[in-house]
Amino acid sequence: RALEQDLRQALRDGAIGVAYQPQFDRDRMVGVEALARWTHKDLGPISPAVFAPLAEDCGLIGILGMQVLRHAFNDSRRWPDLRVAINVSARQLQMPDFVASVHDLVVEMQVDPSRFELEITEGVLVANNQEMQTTLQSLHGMGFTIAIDDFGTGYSSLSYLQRFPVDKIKIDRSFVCKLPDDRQSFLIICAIVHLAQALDMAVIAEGVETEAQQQMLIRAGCTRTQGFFKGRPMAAELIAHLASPAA
Ligand code: G
Ligand code: G
Ligand code: MN
Ligand code: NA
Repeated sequence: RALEQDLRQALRDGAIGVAYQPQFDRDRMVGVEALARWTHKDLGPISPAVFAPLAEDCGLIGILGMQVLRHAFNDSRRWPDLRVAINVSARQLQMPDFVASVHDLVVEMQVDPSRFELEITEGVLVANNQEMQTTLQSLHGMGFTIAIDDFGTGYSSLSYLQRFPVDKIKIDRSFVCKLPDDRQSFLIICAIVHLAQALDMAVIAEGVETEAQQQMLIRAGCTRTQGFFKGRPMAAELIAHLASPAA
């Protein structure tokens, strides 16, 4: 209750920030993931794993989502060669005005949607939902890349990969964290990479914390990685420096 009021106020004050975690193709930085950040005045940093669901429950996810999108669109101008991934929650996607709001923001801020990836969790696609299909097709039609976050944890049938316009699969860190020793996880990752290739989708692994994990992923055919090993979430300022070290 109290936290809900504080979140409402933080959104009013524009106090929700965004950190960016680099994404790599082998050793080259190719993109970032935008991650919402909130530092509470008494409680300190609160994880989006806590406040995003809270925002969903109290009807604030639309406002939160649009603020994150606005930050990401704006900050993206500072690194024109990087792609930018943005998390979108199920509840947010289901809001009737979501597509129109995103479209208006694209026009207002004059960004090119093809630089942006919308990360959605598998759960969103489990149901054979005509409205969700239409929503994702509209966003895809605008040029956004659609990426499946936490892939492999949703217990869903794979048939959704045909029904929905999916461009990219993000291998969940629960597989990655068992590398390099766990053979099963390695084989599952190999299978996911083959699945992605067969369906002409890109693939990236998240939660890469060690060099040994990175090497196993490359051996599995997954050259794109994100994780603490190569880069933590950081301020836009730092990403700008990494993106153009000479400047
Ligand atoms: O940044 P961190 O790893 O603590 O994120 C924890 C969780 O919060 C992750 O599941 C991530 O997808 C989610 N998250 C981070 N930023 C956002 C956001 O802007 N919107 C939504 N819906 N979820 C986010
Ligand atoms: O669910 P999603 O992929 O959006 O989660 C992003 C979250 O993962 C962020 O909160 C980020 O801080 C966290 N994260 C990023 N890299 C790593 C990593 O290497 N290990 C772990 N454990 N978490 C990570
Ligand atoms: Mn994500
Ligand atoms: Na994830």
